Order: sequence, then structure tokens, then C-alpha cells
Amino acid sequence: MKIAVLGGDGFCGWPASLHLSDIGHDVVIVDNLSRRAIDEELGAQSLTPIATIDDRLAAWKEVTGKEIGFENIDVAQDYEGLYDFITTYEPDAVIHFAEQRAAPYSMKNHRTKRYTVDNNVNATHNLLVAIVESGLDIHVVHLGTMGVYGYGTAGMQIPEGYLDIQVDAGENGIVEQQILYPTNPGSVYHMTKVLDQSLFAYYAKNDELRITDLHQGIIWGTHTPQTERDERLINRFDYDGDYGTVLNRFLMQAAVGYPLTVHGTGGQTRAFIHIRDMAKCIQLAVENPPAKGERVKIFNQMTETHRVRDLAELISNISGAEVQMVPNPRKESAENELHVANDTFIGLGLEPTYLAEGLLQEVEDVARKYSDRADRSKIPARSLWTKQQHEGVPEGEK
Ligand code: NAD
Ligand code: USQ
Repeated sequence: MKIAVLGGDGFCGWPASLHLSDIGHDVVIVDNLSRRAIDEELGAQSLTPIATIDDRLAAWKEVTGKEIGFENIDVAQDYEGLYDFITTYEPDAVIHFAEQRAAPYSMKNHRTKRYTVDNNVNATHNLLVAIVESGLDIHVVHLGTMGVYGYGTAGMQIPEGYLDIQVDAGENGIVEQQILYPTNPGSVYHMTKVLDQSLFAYYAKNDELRITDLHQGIIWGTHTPQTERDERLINRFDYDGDYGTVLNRFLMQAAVGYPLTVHGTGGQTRAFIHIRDMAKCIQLAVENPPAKGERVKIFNQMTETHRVRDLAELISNISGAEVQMVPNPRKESAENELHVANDTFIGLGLEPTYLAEGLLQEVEDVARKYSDRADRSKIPARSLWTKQQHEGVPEGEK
């Protein structure tokens, strides 16, 4: 299959691209390298030393003999470039990872809020419009988030995208319907995924585009079998207060002797999936497109749920790391239960990699290996969800 991976230089996109190329697909990465630019802006670097995109692709060719193409296109700003790429390459599927994905970054200030909305909504909309204009039959696989649902479920299991409801229609009796599960985003970033969801529903209905939206939980881990083949193929490992996600942060903190930063009571329960399973899920989604005219397929891409303080305790028990309860910089429920249906991927053959001591140790070992690259001043989460007054943006960043 010919597959375009938008955002293929990122934490998920890179290992997904390698996996798809490894199993024989023809892969082209489209990325504007904005994530690397944000590293510079924040003065934070991946803990692992990631090679340039050119060196990554040259290494993949050297190691496997397989070629992955690369196009530097800003899919949010350069519609013509995206359209030309789509009509020239004519992919069978486009996997869309190309969005600003950090909730804390999206909440930093008015510039990052507006950037996140402009970038994410335009990237998605440009892609949909370009496919319609091209007249090609292209399956879109989008990386969404569990956060579109919010994390409070009133005891019920979160279904895969659609909720069965009954409406009291008066003299017409009780009417049964399926609706998109009501959204409850917890950050500007998560809100953009809610907006994406409406764009998908519209284009699937109006233009009969074939679309799969993957509501993904928090990724943990760093290596996949492909990224391990050569040092130049190594994946990024974010640990800073904006881009580092909770489990990888805790493992890195344990490795460098920094107290595990539990926000608030640590009673927040979230969904998780290992990075190797993410790559497998992308493959399964690409191989199982919806039919033309079918509504958007929504899969919950997660394998287990955990409470933040339980994760901290587990890692502390393994590593001896100190746990520190810090004031929560976010506005979120202090405690929540989370039950999530993930039957589709399990039905398609996903065999989950559950959180286990050995795997946690493996990630901690990676973090320890590169601990001399850690900048401890970048670890605290400083982006606040509620602000008292208008915050300026440094000159030159406007
Ligand atoms: P990432 O920031 O590492 O990668 C995103 C990539 O997209 C980067 O390489 C960036 O340069 C590129 N990009 C962004 N805007 C672009 C644009 N306008 N044009 C071209 N390229 C652009 O993020 P990630 O962790 O790999 O996440 C990928 C996707 O998966 C995101 O959409 C995110 O919302 C979703 N997701 C991630 C996680 C997680 O834990 N990392 C969990 C759930 C969902
Ligand atoms: N947390 C801590 N300590 C930390 C970091 C985080 O207690 O040092 C807490 C947060 O307050 C939050 C939870 O851990 O309650 C998860 O935070 P996170 O940063 O790991 O995850 P989140 O902000 O939700 O975002 C990440 C990805 C995002 C993706 C989302 C999936 O960055 O792209 O969409 O996970 S989900 O969480 O299922 O919505």
C-alpha cells in the first residue's frame, strides 16, 4: 500500500513509519519539523539524541535496504503544497499525526493556545479538503485522543465513539439513536481533537470520505523493534514539563534521581498503551478501512487504565525513587474512575503489551543511559490552567 504519514518525524509517527515500511508498505513522511523547532523554543531536548530526519532516513535505507520518502510541508499553512503532494503521490492511506499534541504547551499563553487551534484544525481541514478536491479514494487514519470523552464516566464503560441513547419524543414514543459520545475536553489541545471529530463526521457524510479516528490513550515506552536497529533510528523521549507524559516522566525521574512529580492527590485515572502496540494498531486500522459512505470508524486505542499515584508507587517500589505530591498545575478532577471499551483492536488481533516490571525497567534503563543529557530545570510542569491576568508573550514570539 502507498501510505503518507503526516507528522512522521514525531514520537508516534517515526516508529509507526518504520513499522509500516518494515512490513512492506511504501511510506512517505510529511512533516514541517515544527516539533524540533518547539524543542528549541522551550530550550528542552529529547532525552535520547535524535538524528536529523535526513540521517534517520539514510540509516533506515542502510540497515534495511528500504526507502522512506520525506516531504517538508506545513500541512496547516501550505494547502497547495499538500494538495500537490497528494495528487502526485496518490496514497491509498494517509495517517495523520501532524498536530501540536501537548496539553500543557497548549495552555501556556495566548500565543500557544491560538497556535494549537490554528495548527491542528487547519491541518485536519486542509487534509480533508485536499482529498475531496483530488477526487482520489484515500483512507484517512487520524490520531485522536481519549481526552475527547473527558475522564469521568459515571460508572459506565466508555464506548468506541458512539453512544446509544433513548429520547422521549412525546407522542412518538421513545426514539433510539446513536450519537457521538458527548465531549468534555480538559485543555485547548484536547479541544482541538473534539473539533477534528466534527470535521470528520461532516466530510464522511457529505463527501463519503473513508475515515478512521483513533482515540488514543497516553503512550509510554520509547523503543520499538525497528528503532532499536541502529542508534540513528532512536525515537524521541520527551521528559520536560510540557511534552513529557506521566509514565515516561516518572521513569526518567527515577533514573536521574528526581522525586516523582505526582500532581495533586494523584487520583487521576488515565488510559495507557505501549508504543509498540501503537504501531501495531496503526497497521490494523490501515488494513481495516470503513466502506465508502460509512460513518467515521472510531476505535479506542488503549490497553489499560491506571491511577497516577499507583504508577508512582509502582515505580518507587521498583527503583526506590521518592514520590513528591506537588500542587496540580491543571484544572482536572482530583479523582476519577475510567472504564474503556477496546474490543475492536482486540477483535482485530491486537495482543496487548501490558505494563510489567521488565518493560518499566527497560524504559528506565534507556533514561539512565542518556541521563547526562537531562536538564533537571526543565522537569517541573510550569504551564498553569488558570491564570489571574493577561500574560504577555515574549517579544519575537508573537
Ligand atoms: P509529536 O509532537 O512528537 O509529533 C507530531 C509531529 O507532527 C511532529 O514531528 C511535528 O513536527 C509534526 N507536525 C505538527 N504540525 C505540523 C504541521 N502543521 N505540518 C506538518 N507537520 C506537523 O507528537 P506525538 O506524540 O507523536 O503525537 C502524534 C499524534 O498522536 C498527535 O496528534 C497526538 O495528539 C496523538 N496522541 C499522542 C499521544 C502521546 O502520548 N504521545 C497520545 C494520544 C494521542
Ligand atoms: N501528571 C502528573 N505528574 C506529571 C505529569 C502528569 O501527575 O509529572 C498527571 C496530569 O496532571 C494528568 C495525567 O498525569 O492528570 C496525564 O498527564 P499527561 O501529561 O501524561 O497526559 P495528557 O496531558 O493527557 O496528554 C497525553 C498526550 C496527548 C494525548 C493524551 C491522551 O500528550 O497528546 O492526547 O495523553 S489522554 O490522556 O488519554 O487524553
